[in-house]
Amino acid sequence: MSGLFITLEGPEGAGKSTNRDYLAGRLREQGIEVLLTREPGGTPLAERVRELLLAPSDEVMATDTELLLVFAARAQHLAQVIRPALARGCVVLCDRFTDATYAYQGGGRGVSEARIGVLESFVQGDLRPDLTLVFDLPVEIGLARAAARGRLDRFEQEGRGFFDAVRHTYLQRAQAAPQRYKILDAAQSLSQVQHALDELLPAIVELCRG
Ligand code: Z5A
Repeated sequence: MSGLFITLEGPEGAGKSTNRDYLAGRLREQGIEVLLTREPGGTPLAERVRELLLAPSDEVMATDTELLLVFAARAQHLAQVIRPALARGCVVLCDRFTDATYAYQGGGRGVSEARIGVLESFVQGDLRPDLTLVFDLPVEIGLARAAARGRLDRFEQEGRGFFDAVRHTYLQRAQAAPQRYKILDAAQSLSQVQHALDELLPAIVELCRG
Protein backbone atom coordinates (compact mmCIF):
# COMPACT_ATOMS: atom_id res chain seq x y z
CA MET A 1 0.00 0.00 0.00
CA SER A 2 1.37 3.41 -0.82
CA GLY A 3 -0.11 6.82 0.01
CA LEU A 4 0.12 10.14 -1.73
CA PHE A 5 2.56 12.92 -0.94
CA ILE A 6 1.20 16.46 -1.46
CA THR A 7 3.26 19.53 -0.60
CA LEU A 8 2.18 23.16 -0.25
CA GLU A 9 4.71 25.81 -1.17
CA GLY A 10 5.05 29.52 -1.65
CA PRO A 11 6.46 32.59 0.02
CA GLU A 12 5.66 33.75 3.56
CA GLY A 13 2.09 34.67 4.21
CA ALA A 14 0.85 32.90 1.08
CA GLY A 15 -1.74 30.95 3.06
CA LYS A 16 -0.08 27.53 2.95
CA SER A 17 -1.03 26.52 6.51
CA THR A 18 -4.57 27.89 6.23
CA ASN A 19 -5.17 26.11 2.94
CA ARG A 20 -3.46 22.92 4.05
CA ASP A 21 -6.05 22.68 6.84
CA TYR A 22 -8.86 23.53 4.43
CA LEU A 23 -7.77 20.89 1.92
CA ALA A 24 -7.41 18.31 4.69
CA GLY A 25 -11.02 18.97 5.73
CA ARG A 26 -12.26 18.56 2.17
CA LEU A 27 -10.35 15.29 1.71
CA ARG A 28 -11.56 13.91 5.04
CA GLU A 29 -15.15 14.62 3.95
CA GLN A 30 -14.43 12.14 1.15
CA GLY A 31 -13.32 9.51 3.70
CA ILE A 32 -9.63 9.92 2.86
CA GLU A 33 -7.10 9.49 5.68
CA VAL A 34 -4.90 12.58 5.83
CA LEU A 35 -1.79 13.38 7.82
CA LEU A 36 -0.84 17.05 8.27
CA THR A 37 2.75 18.05 8.80
CA ARG A 38 5.25 20.79 8.05
CA GLU A 39 8.89 21.60 7.36
CA PRO A 40 11.22 22.40 8.82
CA GLY A 41 9.80 20.32 11.63
CA GLY A 42 7.20 17.59 11.92
CA THR A 43 8.89 15.61 14.73
CA PRO A 44 10.12 16.81 18.14
CA LEU A 45 13.76 16.66 17.04
CA ALA A 46 13.08 18.30 13.68
CA GLU A 47 11.08 21.03 15.46
CA ARG A 48 14.19 21.76 17.56
CA VAL A 49 16.19 22.13 14.35
CA ARG A 50 13.43 24.47 13.10
CA GLU A 51 13.97 26.67 16.15
CA LEU A 52 17.69 26.89 15.31
CA LEU A 53 16.88 27.82 11.73
CA LEU A 54 14.29 30.49 12.50
CA ALA A 55 15.71 32.20 15.59
CA PRO A 56 17.44 35.49 14.84
CA SER A 57 20.99 35.35 16.21
CA ASP A 58 24.05 37.56 16.48
CA GLU A 59 26.11 34.71 15.00
CA VAL A 60 25.69 34.65 11.23
CA MET A 61 24.62 31.18 10.12
CA ALA A 62 26.83 29.93 7.27
CA THR A 63 24.86 29.05 4.16
CA ASP A 64 26.07 25.43 4.22
CA THR A 65 25.07 25.14 7.89
CA GLU A 66 21.57 26.31 7.01
CA LEU A 67 21.39 23.91 4.07
CA LEU A 68 22.56 20.94 6.13
CA LEU A 69 20.21 21.76 9.01
CA VAL A 70 17.26 21.87 6.61
CA PHE A 71 18.18 18.43 5.26
CA ALA A 72 18.98 17.04 8.73
CA ALA A 73 15.46 17.99 9.86
CA ARG A 74 14.07 16.49 6.64
CA ALA A 75 15.89 13.18 7.17
CA GLN A 76 14.32 12.88 10.63
CA HIS A 77 10.89 13.89 9.35
CA LEU A 78 11.04 11.37 6.51
CA ALA A 79 12.16 8.54 8.79
CA GLN A 80 9.72 9.19 11.62
CA VAL A 81 6.63 10.59 9.93
CA ILE A 82 6.44 10.85 6.14
CA ARG A 83 7.65 7.43 5.01
CA PRO A 84 5.66 5.49 7.66
CA ALA A 85 2.48 7.46 6.80
CA LEU A 86 2.91 6.85 3.07
CA ALA A 87 3.54 3.17 3.78
CA ARG A 88 0.22 3.04 5.69
CA GLY A 89 -1.53 4.46 2.64
CA CYS A 90 -2.13 7.96 4.08
CA VAL A 91 -2.32 11.16 2.12
CA VAL A 92 0.45 13.35 3.56
CA LEU A 93 -0.15 17.11 3.31
CA CYS A 94 3.14 18.81 4.06
CA ASP A 95 3.53 22.58 4.50
CA ARG A 96 6.83 23.10 2.62
CA PHE A 97 9.38 20.50 1.53
CA THR A 98 12.43 20.43 -0.75
CA ASP A 99 11.03 22.98 -3.21
CA ALA A 100 11.49 25.43 -0.33
CA THR A 101 15.16 24.48 -0.21
CA TYR A 102 15.52 25.21 -3.93
CA ALA A 103 13.66 28.50 -3.43
CA TYR A 104 15.28 29.78 -0.20
CA GLN A 105 18.73 28.20 -0.08
CA GLY A 106 18.97 28.04 -3.89
CA GLY A 107 17.24 31.20 -5.14
CA GLY A 108 17.60 33.22 -1.95
CA ARG A 109 21.11 32.26 -0.80
CA GLY A 110 22.60 31.30 -4.15
CA VAL A 111 23.37 27.62 -3.50
CA SER A 112 23.55 25.79 -6.82
CA GLU A 113 20.77 23.43 -7.88
CA ALA A 114 23.37 20.71 -8.33
CA ARG A 115 24.53 21.01 -4.73
CA ILE A 116 20.95 20.86 -3.43
CA GLY A 117 20.25 17.95 -5.77
CA VAL A 118 23.07 15.91 -4.24
CA LEU A 119 21.55 16.27 -0.76
CA GLU A 120 18.04 15.69 -2.09
CA SER A 121 19.10 12.32 -3.51
CA PHE A 122 21.14 11.47 -0.42
CA VAL A 123 18.28 12.17 2.02
CA GLN A 124 15.22 11.27 -0.05
CA GLY A 125 16.43 8.61 -2.45
CA ASP A 126 13.84 8.74 -5.22
CA LEU A 127 10.99 10.06 -3.02
CA ARG A 128 9.48 13.24 -4.49
CA PRO A 129 6.07 14.85 -3.91
CA ASP A 130 3.31 13.50 -6.13
CA LEU A 131 1.68 16.93 -6.28
CA THR A 132 2.89 20.39 -5.24
CA LEU A 133 0.50 23.31 -4.81
CA VAL A 134 2.36 26.61 -5.20
CA PHE A 135 0.59 29.56 -3.53
CA ASP A 136 1.96 32.49 -5.46
CA LEU A 137 1.67 36.12 -4.45
CA PRO A 138 3.56 39.39 -4.88
CA VAL A 139 6.39 39.73 -2.37
CA GLU A 140 5.03 42.90 -0.77
CA ILE A 141 1.69 41.26 0.07
CA GLY A 142 3.39 38.26 1.71
CA LEU A 143 5.74 40.46 3.71
CA ALA A 144 2.82 42.63 4.87
CA ARG A 145 0.96 39.51 6.06
CA ALA A 146 4.09 38.29 7.87
CA ALA A 147 4.69 41.71 9.43
CA ALA A 148 1.08 41.86 10.67
CA ARG A 149 1.89 38.80 12.78
CA GLY A 150 4.53 40.69 14.77
CA ARG A 151 8.12 39.62 15.38
CA LEU A 152 9.98 38.59 12.22
CA ASP A 153 11.94 35.31 12.08
CA ARG A 154 15.49 35.01 10.67
CA PHE A 155 14.25 34.52 7.09
CA GLU A 156 11.62 37.25 7.27
CA GLN A 157 14.37 39.74 8.13
CA GLU A 158 15.91 39.28 4.66
CA GLY A 159 15.72 42.02 2.04
CA ARG A 160 13.44 42.41 -0.94
CA GLY A 161 15.95 40.87 -3.41
CA PHE A 162 15.98 37.63 -1.42
CA PHE A 163 12.19 37.26 -1.60
CA ASP A 164 12.06 38.19 -5.30
CA ALA A 165 14.52 35.34 -5.94
CA VAL A 166 12.46 32.95 -3.79
CA ARG A 167 9.28 33.71 -5.72
CA HIS A 168 11.05 33.53 -9.07
CA THR A 169 12.52 30.10 -8.21
CA TYR A 170 9.14 28.67 -7.19
CA LEU A 171 7.53 29.89 -10.42
CA GLN A 172 10.39 28.65 -12.55
CA ARG A 173 10.24 25.18 -11.00
CA ALA A 174 6.46 25.03 -11.33
CA GLN A 175 6.51 26.14 -14.95
CA ALA A 176 9.20 23.58 -15.78
CA ALA A 177 7.13 20.62 -14.54
CA PRO A 178 3.41 21.48 -14.90
CA GLN A 179 2.39 17.83 -14.43
CA ARG A 180 3.54 17.95 -10.79
CA TYR A 181 2.87 21.58 -9.83
CA LYS A 182 -0.33 23.59 -9.68
CA ILE A 183 0.04 27.36 -9.21
CA LEU A 184 -2.70 29.15 -7.26
CA ASP A 185 -3.09 32.91 -7.15
CA ALA A 186 -2.76 33.55 -3.41
CA ALA A 187 -3.24 37.31 -3.76
CA GLN A 188 -6.97 36.67 -4.15
CA SER A 189 -9.28 36.62 -1.15
CA LEU A 190 -9.13 33.49 0.97
CA SER A 191 -12.55 32.39 -0.27
CA GLN A 192 -11.41 32.76 -3.89
CA VAL A 193 -8.27 30.71 -3.19
CA GLN A 194 -10.39 28.04 -1.56
CA HIS A 195 -12.76 28.06 -4.52
CA ALA A 196 -9.74 27.40 -6.75
CA LEU A 197 -8.77 24.51 -4.46
CA ASP A 198 -12.31 23.15 -4.68
CA GLU A 199 -11.96 23.12 -8.46
CA LEU A 200 -8.79 21.02 -8.13
CA LEU A 201 -10.43 18.70 -5.60
CA PRO A 202 -11.87 16.07 -8.00
CA ALA A 203 -8.44 15.58 -9.59
CA ILE A 204 -6.78 15.40 -6.17
CA VAL A 205 -9.34 12.87 -4.90
CA GLU A 206 -8.77 10.78 -8.01
CA LEU A 207 -5.00 10.87 -7.39
CA CYS A 208 -5.60 9.87 -3.74
CA ARG A 209 -7.71 6.91 -4.76
CA GLY A 210 -4.96 5.85 -7.15
N1 Z5A B 1 12.70 27.15 4.85
C1 Z5A B 1 13.89 27.11 4.16
O1 Z5A B 1 14.61 28.09 4.11
N2 Z5A B 1 14.24 25.96 3.52
C2 Z5A B 1 13.47 24.85 3.54
O2 Z5A B 1 13.83 23.83 2.95
C3 Z5A B 1 12.25 24.91 4.29
C4 Z5A B 1 11.89 26.08 4.92
C5 Z5A B 1 11.37 23.69 4.35
C6 Z5A B 1 9.67 28.76 7.93
O3 Z5A B 1 8.65 28.30 7.11
C7 Z5A B 1 10.85 29.22 7.13
O4 Z5A B 1 11.67 28.10 6.77
C8 Z5A B 1 10.47 29.85 5.82
C9 Z5A B 1 11.37 29.23 4.77
C10 Z5A B 1 12.32 28.40 5.54
N3 Z5A B 1 10.79 31.21 5.79
N4 Z5A B 1 10.25 32.14 6.19
N5 Z5A B 1 9.86 33.07 6.58
P1 Z5A B 1 7.13 28.54 7.45
O5 Z5A B 1 6.36 27.84 6.39
O6 Z5A B 1 6.82 28.19 8.84
O7 Z5A B 1 7.03 30.13 7.40
P2 Z5A B 1 6.09 31.04 6.66
O8 Z5A B 1 5.99 30.81 5.21
O9 Z5A B 1 6.57 32.37 7.10
O10 Z5A B 1 4.68 30.66 7.25
P3 Z5A B 1 3.48 31.60 7.23
O11 Z5A B 1 3.82 33.04 7.15
O12 Z5A B 1 2.64 31.15 8.36
O13 Z5A B 1 2.83 31.41 5.86
P4 Z5A B 1 1.63 30.58 5.35
O14 Z5A B 1 1.52 29.28 6.05
O15 Z5A B 1 1.81 30.56 3.88
O16 Z5A B 1 0.36 31.48 5.67
P5 Z5A B 1 -0.83 31.29 6.73
O17 Z5A B 1 -0.27 31.10 8.10
O18 Z5A B 1 -1.80 30.32 6.22
O19 Z5A B 1 -1.45 32.74 6.60
C11 Z5A B 1 -0.75 33.88 7.06
C12 Z5A B 1 -1.77 34.99 7.36
O20 Z5A B 1 -2.37 35.43 6.13
C13 Z5A B 1 -2.92 34.52 8.25
O21 Z5A B 1 -3.28 35.59 9.06
C14 Z5A B 1 -4.02 34.19 7.25
O22 Z5A B 1 -5.31 34.30 7.80
C15 Z5A B 1 -3.77 35.22 6.20
N6 Z5A B 1 -4.19 34.79 4.86
C16 Z5A B 1 -3.96 33.59 4.29
N7 Z5A B 1 -4.47 33.57 3.04
C17 Z5A B 1 -5.02 34.78 2.84
C18 Z5A B 1 -5.68 35.37 1.73
N8 Z5A B 1 -5.88 34.73 0.58
N9 Z5A B 1 -6.08 36.64 1.85
C19 Z5A B 1 -5.87 37.33 2.99
N10 Z5A B 1 -5.24 36.83 4.08
C20 Z5A B 1 -4.83 35.56 3.99
